[in-house]
Amino acid sequence: MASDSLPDSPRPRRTAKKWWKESTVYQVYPASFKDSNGDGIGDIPGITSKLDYIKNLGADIIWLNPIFCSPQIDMGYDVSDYYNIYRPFGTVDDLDRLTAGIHERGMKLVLDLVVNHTSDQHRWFQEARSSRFNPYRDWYVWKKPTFDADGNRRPPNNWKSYFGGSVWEYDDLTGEYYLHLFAKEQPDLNWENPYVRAAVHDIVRYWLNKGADGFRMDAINLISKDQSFPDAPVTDPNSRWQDGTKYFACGPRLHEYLQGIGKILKQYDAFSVGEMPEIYDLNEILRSVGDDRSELSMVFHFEIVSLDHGAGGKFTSRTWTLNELKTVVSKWQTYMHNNNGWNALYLENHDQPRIVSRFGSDTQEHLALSAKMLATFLGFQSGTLFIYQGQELGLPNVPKTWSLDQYRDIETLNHWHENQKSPHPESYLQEYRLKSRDNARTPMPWDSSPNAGFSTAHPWIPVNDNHISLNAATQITQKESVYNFWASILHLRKKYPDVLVYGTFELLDPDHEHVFAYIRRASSAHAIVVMNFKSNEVKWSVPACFQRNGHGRILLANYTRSLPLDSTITLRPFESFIWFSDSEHSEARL
Ligand code: TEU
Ligand code: CA
Repeated sequence: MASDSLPDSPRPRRTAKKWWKESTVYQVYPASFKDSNGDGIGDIPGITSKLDYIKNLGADIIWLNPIFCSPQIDMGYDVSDYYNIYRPFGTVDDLDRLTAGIHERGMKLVLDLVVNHTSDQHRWFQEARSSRFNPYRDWYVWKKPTFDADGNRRPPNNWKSYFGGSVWEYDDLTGEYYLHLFAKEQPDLNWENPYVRAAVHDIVRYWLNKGADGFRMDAINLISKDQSFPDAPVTDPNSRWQDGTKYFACGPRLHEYLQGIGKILKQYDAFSVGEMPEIYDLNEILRSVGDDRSELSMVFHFEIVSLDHGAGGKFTSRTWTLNELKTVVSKWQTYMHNNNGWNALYLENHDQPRIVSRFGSDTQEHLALSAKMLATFLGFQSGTLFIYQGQELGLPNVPKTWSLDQYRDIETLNHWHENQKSPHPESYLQEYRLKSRDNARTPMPWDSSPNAGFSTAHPWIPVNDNHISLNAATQITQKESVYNFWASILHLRKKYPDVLVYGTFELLDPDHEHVFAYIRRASSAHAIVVMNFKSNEVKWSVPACFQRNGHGRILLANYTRSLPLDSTITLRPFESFIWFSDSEHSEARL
């Protein structure tokens, strides 16, 4: 039941205005965006050919997933040369042309900095593994084996890798193990070593001087580890390997290392967003993003995208509730506002499934409606907004008919190999369909032609066959399309930044099980944003201020909704709208 009056307005925001706070970031996954030379792999000239599409959506910053030389064990998150481009993506000249095209359109370029680890094919690691006495040995983390009572060799501890198995790989040549939190082809850099830090600082300066405007920093809160590398407590009695994140997430020297990079970024007024898995401590985040900290501009936390992760990890099921989502969003919105921090707003990226399939509905009847509802939910919060390629079209997950041989992602395939002998392997197939990273990595659907206009060749990963109806060409011209709905959101954020970017956030109706409603407020105006997260109609009591104030207007809705509102309204399946009122008209007290 909504209260007649609204909660007291929190303290006005003191945060400094910055270009990157008012910006919307469009994330491009180069391998799947646009193939310009008919080899079935997306590339940099292909991105350049689509800059107007991104500009017309209203995006201000383009973030490219990794483009540097890589054997592609983990789709470029295994870098073998930080100064050259993965050849199938193009050349440094191609990147210069893309950078110029981005800047000519008044947009900015953000590169993906992967420096928790390198590829095992990087020169540094090739040197390090050649001998215990090589000068690069200490650029990585090497430990001697342990032995059990029977004299069997054992890894230095029991930490589990994100991609299955132990985080330690034995190297026969030198008789030691090296650390890899991810794949064995992704050895962790030893950030304790000042030469490693200096080498990373050189990479950052180089690409900033080449025209990059900032970085997304991969798994950046994992770079400082507890140097005693202790065994993790046993939380999974059925496994040899245990969750060691308490010993390597947000480690003892993290902020020292982040300030080392932040100092350089500050010289260029550069943008930075840190990807921080395993972080739930708000104070820890604030130490990374506080206006006065000179570390990062903002971070990606994982609290929303892990709501449906079960006790057995990502590929086990969990039923999340709308109230859990309300708690997480309200916590982050309020805390950052009250403590001069800043949020990165996202629901999709290259690691996450498509949000309409995850939190909405991808049925024919409700796909567009729920995509718009989720766009409204995210788009009018406070923070920098991130849209992942295809999210602006409301793309769903891969077809439920996909068989395992159509998946490409190391995380999914390793998990399957590790769990094939489990009692119900088919339950994992269902989880892959719901959460595999490949769900967001199928080629961008540009039109209804073969291969969706992505390539003239057979793409490296199958095109989603729904591209016949779900594609950019169709949606750009359709006024009511998801693409144009997102364009409206980006336009409204630019038109009303004081309230929609910098304004306060207050949750309305916290206990309502189907409706998520929140208020955004600034001295100049206020807005109420309402979403029905369910596929059925639901009654909703309208706060009195809606009714008293005849000057409010609906800025954007996914159904036709006329004013004034009655005291109780029926919200239709996945209905959403934003009601807006300039202050000179609004009630003295909301
Ligand atoms: O992901 C870091 C991370 O936490 C992963 O566990 C990720 O959250 C998980 O794969 C989600 O299912 C970053 C990159 O975004 C990811 O693509 C890379 O695979 C990983 O680092 C290693 O570089
Ligand atoms: Ca290509």
